Amino acid sequence: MPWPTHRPRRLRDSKVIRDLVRETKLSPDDLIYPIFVVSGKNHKIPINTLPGQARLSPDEAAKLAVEYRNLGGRAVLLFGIPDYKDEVGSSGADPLGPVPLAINAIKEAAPDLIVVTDVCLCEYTSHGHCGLVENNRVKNDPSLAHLAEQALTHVRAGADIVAPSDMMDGRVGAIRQVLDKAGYEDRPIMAYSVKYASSFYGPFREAADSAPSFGDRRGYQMDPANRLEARLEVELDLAEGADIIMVKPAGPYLDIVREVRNLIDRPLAAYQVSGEMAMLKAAAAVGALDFKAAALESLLGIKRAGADLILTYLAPEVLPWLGK
Ligand code: PB1
Repeated sequence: MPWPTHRPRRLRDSKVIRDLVRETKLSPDDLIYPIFVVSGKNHKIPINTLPGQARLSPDEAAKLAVEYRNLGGRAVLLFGIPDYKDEVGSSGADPLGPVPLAINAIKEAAPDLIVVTDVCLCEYTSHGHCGLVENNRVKNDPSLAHLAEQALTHVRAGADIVAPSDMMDGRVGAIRQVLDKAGYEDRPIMAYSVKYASSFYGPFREAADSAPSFGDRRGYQMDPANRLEARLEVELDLAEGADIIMVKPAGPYLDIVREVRNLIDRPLAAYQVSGEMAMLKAAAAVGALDFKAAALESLLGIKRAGADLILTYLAPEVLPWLGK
């Protein structure tokens, strides 16, 4: 029976009724805050392409962690910016590198904050690719041991979860095997399983100084035109031992978030990347958007599409606005 029997507006009539029947809600537990760490002390170097973000030394990362925890934040994701780079990204497995030292400092200052670490070679290699390079080609299998060694270094330093973002085939299984062999069978893997060769990573690459010195990442990250292929990536990573599946980027890929949500009964993460954040900030800066409303709406859309966890640089800004 259509109108006048059915009137959808009855449930939009007041804020309290709308609050009562709202289908999707954002919570502090949904958010993971990516931060960039460097070596040294007293460093808080603003990242121009990521307004509000900075390259933090371990002591400054610990201070930020306490502030973030006090806002109700539950988890951070660490990206390391090393003092040295080489062809195989060995600084990524240096136990005295920025990520292990930041883990120690954060865990000491905010023990109940979950620390996730990004595992990849691009920040640590002189060529800026996510795997080893031979004859200008990114070699898959030789990269796996280096990625697993980096993950083990992070876990030994106290990382709660490791998150391989490299998109090499077989890396989840390789990391799982090395962690289990070393006695860390209890540490989860959050796999960037469905990660696209996106043009929305620009600000990050500048922040992390991780742009490839030649070519691009289309030989290992997914083609933005592909949806069905996401199913294969998810299936393989789950079979290799992934505990959490991630889709990345998020906003331009909500159809993929929904597709993967409908496919799996495991926790699903989605990463609102640097370019997504930069667009929101730039539009708000010229008065084209109300930043608070647009930021919350962008995150709500990612949650509504099916993500349980959202990686976002906006986390500390939006936390005070949740539930209001
Ligand atoms: O916010 C972002 O843009 C994240 C970028 C992402 C980090 N995992 C990758 C960007 C890239 O492909 O260069 C880094 C890959 N390891």
